[in-house]
Amino acid sequence: MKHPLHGRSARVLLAGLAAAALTTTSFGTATAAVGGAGDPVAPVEKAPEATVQTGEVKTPSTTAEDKLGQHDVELLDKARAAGTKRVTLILAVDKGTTRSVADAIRAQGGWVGMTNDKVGYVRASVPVKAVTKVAALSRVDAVDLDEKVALPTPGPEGKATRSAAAAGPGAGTSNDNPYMPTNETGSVAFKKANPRWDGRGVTIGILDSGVDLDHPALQKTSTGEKKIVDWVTATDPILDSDFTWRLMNTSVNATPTFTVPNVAGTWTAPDSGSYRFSRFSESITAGSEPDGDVNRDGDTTDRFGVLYDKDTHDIWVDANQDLTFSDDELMRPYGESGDVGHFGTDDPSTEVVERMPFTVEYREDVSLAPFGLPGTEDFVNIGLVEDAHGSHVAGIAAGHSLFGGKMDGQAPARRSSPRVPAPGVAAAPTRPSPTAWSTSSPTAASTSSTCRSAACRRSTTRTTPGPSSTTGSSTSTASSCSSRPATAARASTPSATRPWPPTS
Ligand SMILES: [Ca+2]
Ligand SMILES: [Ca+2]
Ligand SMILES: [Ca+2]
Ligand SMILES: [Ca+2]
Repeated sequence: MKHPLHGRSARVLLAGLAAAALTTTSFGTATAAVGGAGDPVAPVEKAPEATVQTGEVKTPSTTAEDKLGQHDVELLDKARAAGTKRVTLILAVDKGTTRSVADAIRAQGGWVGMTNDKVGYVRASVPVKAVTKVAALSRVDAVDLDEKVALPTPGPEGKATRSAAAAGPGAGTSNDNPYMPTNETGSVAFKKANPRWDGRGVTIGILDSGVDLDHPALQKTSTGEKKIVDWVTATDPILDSDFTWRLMNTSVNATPTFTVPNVAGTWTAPDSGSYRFSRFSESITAGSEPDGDVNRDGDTTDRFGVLYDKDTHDIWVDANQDLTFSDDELMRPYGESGDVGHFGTDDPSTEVVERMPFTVEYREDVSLAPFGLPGTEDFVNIGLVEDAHGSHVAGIAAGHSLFGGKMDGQAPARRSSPRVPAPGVAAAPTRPSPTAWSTSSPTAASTSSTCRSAACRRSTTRTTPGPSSTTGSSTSTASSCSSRPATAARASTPSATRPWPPTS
């Protein structure tokens, strides 16, 4: 769970992680597919080829240095000099060869986190000493190292010429207004001249901190279709210290009641049978805008049971903490079902919405090698909005009827999704990438970079997943990772009083 945009230092990484987001959804089982024996990979260089086409000479990069590029060679040198053991690589490989490349990476001691054969994408954690060998693999075309890039904080330049502040926007605000620069970009006039060119038929992906699934301006497109069509958490379940991923390795046999070692109480499953169990701790959000309190009840100590059927991938979350899953809706991944759960209950007498929407998602057969354990296991993700930025971006891109009036984003008919949607579907919030996360603040980065092992994670102050999902303890955690005071009302609450646009 992260919160990548505090400190505004993470954006540059997002391009690389977009591919991760895409593979997560469309190829969620790819990790399993590459787990078996693959084609042998000859770790030799392809002979340089010069292809002459219409007078143009193309010389493919063939050396490891070429594939890394000068900048990444420098990053690698720095990692070596710093004594770094492993680095995360994003590799472009020949399409159809991710399986054999993944095997070759594993043979070099690498941990493969994600592959997508369709686009020739591989993400892996690789020992520093093996990076050059991996880059030299004949089917590898290009390699990037994970990197932190500091970006300037955007802000107004020059002197304001307006003498008086404009009134806040509302239902009566025109689509040409001082709050959304759609007039300045020519968008308002263009859409007036071309009424159908308003984003209809287009789906976009928003790789950011999550999009508020309850926000009124993000519910429907201007043509009446569902606006947010998918939600993909792009972080690595193990390597990115994202504890919204829950390791589902605790088996329970429900009759339908069951108990869990080291977990208090008697739980009740929806039906008798075998399930996997874990808990989600709200305290892991302490470093981001939810401020450690996802159910908005004033404390940061709530833990919510998560039940998972490993065969069907059905998921239940005990959002009301009554230790009973039979009163909780069966949930499926948002892109498949549109299912949205909520932590907390709204008090209708207040303008702030005292609850937070969440989605679920699962990732099958994740290698436990980073924990030093054999085999694979499934993870379940609780998808939460980390801060307002993702909704801010989604609103600018595709918001429709903001404040219930005529104010639109750039393309009000546009839907967004980080994956290729089915015909007729639309928009998607995504979580920050793992690495984006780790770059969000110096503290978060150091936590992430030093906590690759389960043992190390247990010793940190963050919520610990550890190989056993039930031994993870939530402590006061990520509060030290926050560089910005969280505002409860800003958390992901579609409130009438919510400022728009939210603070960037
Ligand atoms: Ca709470
Ligand atoms: Ca509580
Ligand atoms: Ca319940
Ligand atoms: Ca309320």
